[in-house]
Amino acid sequence: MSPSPQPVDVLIVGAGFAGLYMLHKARRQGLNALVIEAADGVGGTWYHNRYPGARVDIQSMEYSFSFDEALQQDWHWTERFADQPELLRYANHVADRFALRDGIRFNTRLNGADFDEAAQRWLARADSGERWSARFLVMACGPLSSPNQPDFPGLDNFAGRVLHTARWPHEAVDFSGQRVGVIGTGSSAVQAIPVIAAQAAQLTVFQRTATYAVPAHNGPLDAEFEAGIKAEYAAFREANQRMMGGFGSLQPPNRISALAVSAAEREAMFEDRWQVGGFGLLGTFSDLIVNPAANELACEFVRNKIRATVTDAATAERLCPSHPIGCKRLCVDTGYYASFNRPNVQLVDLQQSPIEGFTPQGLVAGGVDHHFDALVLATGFDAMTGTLLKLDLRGRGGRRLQDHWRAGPLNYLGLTIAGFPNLFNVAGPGSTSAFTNVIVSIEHHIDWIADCIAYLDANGLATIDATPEAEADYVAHVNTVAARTIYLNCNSWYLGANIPGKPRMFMPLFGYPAYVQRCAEVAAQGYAGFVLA
Ligand code: NA7
Repeated sequence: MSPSPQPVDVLIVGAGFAGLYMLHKARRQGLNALVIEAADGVGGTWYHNRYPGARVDIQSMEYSFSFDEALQQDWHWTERFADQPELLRYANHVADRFALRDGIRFNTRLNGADFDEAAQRWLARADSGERWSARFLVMACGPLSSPNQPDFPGLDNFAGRVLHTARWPHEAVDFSGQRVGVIGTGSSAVQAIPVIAAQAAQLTVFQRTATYAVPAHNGPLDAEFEAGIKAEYAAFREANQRMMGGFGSLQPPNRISALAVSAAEREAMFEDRWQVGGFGLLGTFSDLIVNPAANELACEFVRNKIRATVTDAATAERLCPSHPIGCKRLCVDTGYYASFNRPNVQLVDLQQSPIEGFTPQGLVAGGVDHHFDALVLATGFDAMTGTLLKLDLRGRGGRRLQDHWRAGPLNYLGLTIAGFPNLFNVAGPGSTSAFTNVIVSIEHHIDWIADCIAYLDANGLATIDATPEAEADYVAHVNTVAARTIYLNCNSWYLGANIPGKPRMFMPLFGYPAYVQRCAEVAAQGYAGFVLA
């Protein structure tokens, strides 16, 4: 007979930034908490996404924990936008600094969990055969943790190496002298392509949708800038809390419409932000995200940058996107468009020349044979829902999450799911995480969850469960907010549109400060919209 499940107060799934902070916070609160992690190390996203050029697209001084003043003072980032190895070092530093490793079970993958109504606990099981009985289950698996491996018919025919950016090998991959194909032109590809292009003998990029990319202007972190931030780190974090994405207070959005200035002024204002680099371009005017006409002006600004960068006019036009800028997550790049000026790089437009099949040497697209030694799938993720839906999670009455989410990921506050009591989802659908500096969102979510657990304990309550009405209202709210923006005007992973057959439902909520306020109000009202028992 298998041993009886081990009791824990909080079972946390995933040892990325969310899992690490949840473990730390739970322990501080006197709770017995355990993290289970499928990988053999901490870091989540930064553990798995080791492709060449992988780096954060939010400035390092912002993309870091704020919960511990000594941590943020002691840690030194070497670059304006930290690369993956440095981010992984940071995650490991956090794990060691707060003595978290003994609370993490590595190489252990959650298979599923059932809510036991009688015991009012989650009975969770892992592939190791271990089982736990947990009062609270915190899904800290990350919104971008299930790689999207499209079902390319005949891919097995290809005799060369196939790599996915989100499951990159731990040992160095050397493309020197090789011919490489890359499918995809999202953030991962935009970062990887310039690095691969510089190393490989030949690179063929297969593009389904052209991408907007704004320069990172990355470089060593300026010592004076770092000292300035550190001198007032708390105030800096506070200012970021007031930003729509929880970051970017160094360059707050302008408050005027793109339609209210002359063409020359507009160009100059876009140019100023282009020179600074990063996401700030979308804050050049107040209406770029809400007014398609204003948005189109920003699109054309970037298209003109592409035309000015890429010397072959036909290639430049193929690289010019037609969807609204920002509708798919904006890419932050280092030399992406210029890569197409290299003699060893060619672009294949899959809309004009769809993939017809794979051969031992490569693939056929639009009747043309393309040969390569290695193929990189930079095809993204089954975002926000993929990881949870692979698990066998059953709430009250044995209801499967797959059934509850059949028409889309219902949730309340992006943190809870009706009928799945005491289960918290971090950075999931309905939260603002995808539009924010995700570490800011993670800290917010986990503080909210920890406060909620403390409230239940202080009031002698065993469970918290969202009502179906609160859930329905909340999902409608997320979609109403999205409908006021340009976010419904393209096929993004925010909508689930990148995965064939996935229900089309807008998942993230736009607007971090209002979200934080709403979560606080719900708590202040004794957890309005929930049943507490
Ligand atoms: P993304 O941004 O989802 O990009 C994936 C890319 O792969 C994108 O260009 C897709 O084209 C392309 N793709 C996906 N499926 C296919 C198929 N079947 N055929 C051809 N091309 C395909 O993922 P990333 O990993 O780059 O970035 C994810 C997030 O990580 C990013 O938003 C940041 O938050 C960090 P599509 O645009 O769907 O036509």
